[in-house]
Amino acid sequence: MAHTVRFGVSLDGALLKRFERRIRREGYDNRSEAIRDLIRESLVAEQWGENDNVVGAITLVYDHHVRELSERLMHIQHHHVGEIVSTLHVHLDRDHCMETLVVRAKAARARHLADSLRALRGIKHVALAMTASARTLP
Ligand code: NI
Repeated sequence: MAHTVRFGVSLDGALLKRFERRIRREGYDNRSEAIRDLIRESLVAEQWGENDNVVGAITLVYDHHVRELSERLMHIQHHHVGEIVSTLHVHLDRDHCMETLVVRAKAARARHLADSLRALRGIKHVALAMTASARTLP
């Protein structure tokens, strides 16, 4: 492990207060740990170019009453059979389903898949989270 460096950060008091409230809520013991995680997160978020291999989770919420939506979702998933590793389906309430697709693909393909799902009528929300194998994480 590389050696640890201490550095000072200046920021306005109100911002710091909000930050401290948040990290307390999330259960951090100290600021350094929280700041470390934020830095790591932001580096991870920007590190992928189109051709990088990522592991991702695409989570969608939709109204399963919308005509042909289930068939369209199924169709798209079969079309991406080499990239979707696993799916999880949760019936949220009488009308809504949540589905999480775990993908292993090039970053561009994962984004493309998320976008094509987002475009379907009846889809209420799509979130794409990408990560990499632990080996390449900062
Ligand atoms: Ni369902």
